[in-house]
Amino acid sequence: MVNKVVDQKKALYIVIALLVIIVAVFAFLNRENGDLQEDQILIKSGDTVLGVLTVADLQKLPAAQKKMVVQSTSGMTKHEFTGALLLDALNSIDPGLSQNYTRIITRGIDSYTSGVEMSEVLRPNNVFIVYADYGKPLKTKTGGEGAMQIIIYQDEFGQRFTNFLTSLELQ
Ligand SMILES: Nc1nc2c(c(=O)[nH]1)N[C@H]1C(S)=C(S)[C@@H](COP(=O)(O)O)O[C@H]1N2
Ligand SMILES: [Mo]
Repeated sequence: MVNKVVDQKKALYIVIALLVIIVAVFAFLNRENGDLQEDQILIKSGDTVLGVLTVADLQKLPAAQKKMVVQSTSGMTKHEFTGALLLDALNSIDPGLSQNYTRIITRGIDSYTSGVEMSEVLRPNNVFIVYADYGKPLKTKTGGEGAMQIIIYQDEFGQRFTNFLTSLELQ
């Protein structure tokens, strides 16, 4: 009689332990997805997050207005972007970053991935993170406000202009 009660208790503890493990695994998986947001850019080195950039952070940096015509598969589109130099943004996190890394992998919320060389970032008037077009906040993938996009002023095509930025991985 006593043994049966002990066995039932053991079984209950095992079930509870399994549930705790399942909940923890799902929480971890959700956390991985929750890390990706269009209203902030994670600056990473491998899996380490070195800093976070938001539109508010970029607005504290010297603003540049960039008129440009972007060539895309859907034709040419005219823009009047507002943004900050990517170099200024990196320097605001750590002035050593542009010296210690050689390239940057850019990722969007849709997993669109591209890259820029640090030598391009160091060139004057070239690589920007923009947050507005004709004075209006850039639209997110879901049509909200507050997206950020990389533009490369000296590129004639738009393929590398990663939109809906979620992370910049330094290599
Ligand atoms: N996140 C994300 N950024 C992206 C793309 C994309 O599919 N996803 N397409 C690229 C391409 S191929 C071009 S030409 C430019 C401009 O595309 P658009 O005029 O459709 O915005 O965005 C680039 N940035
Ligand atoms: Mo494109």
